[in-house]
Amino acid sequence: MLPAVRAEGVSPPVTKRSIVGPAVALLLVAPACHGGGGAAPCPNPASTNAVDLADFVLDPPCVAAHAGTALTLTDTGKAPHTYTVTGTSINVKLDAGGTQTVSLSAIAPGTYVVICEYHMQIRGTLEVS
Ligand SMILES: [Cu+2]
Repeated sequence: MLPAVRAEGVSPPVTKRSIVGPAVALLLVAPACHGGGGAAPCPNPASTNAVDLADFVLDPPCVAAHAGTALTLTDTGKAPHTYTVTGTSINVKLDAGGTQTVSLSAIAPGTYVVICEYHMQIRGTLEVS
């Protein structure tokens, strides 16, 4: 029994070769990250012009609206929130219970990431078509 345990210490060449496996796996996974930093996943956006800003989520989180229309934003939470469409001039600040309307005519059709400047966990998507 004792000689068998000793034998394990004699096999470094085998472990060296096994490093190639994980390296190949990493190369295959890397392309999946290519879209990172873009709009949040939004497979089935709600067709609406009304968005509620709650504590702490957008409802609905994924909105599809037509260019030239306006969004009605309502803070239904107890905290102030912003509806900030990244990369555009739309940055609406709302107090608890507040409502504001913002025109979409100032931004080009496209898919945008929406954030709240006060709460990093709030994240949504706006599709303007
Ligand atoms: Cu917020």
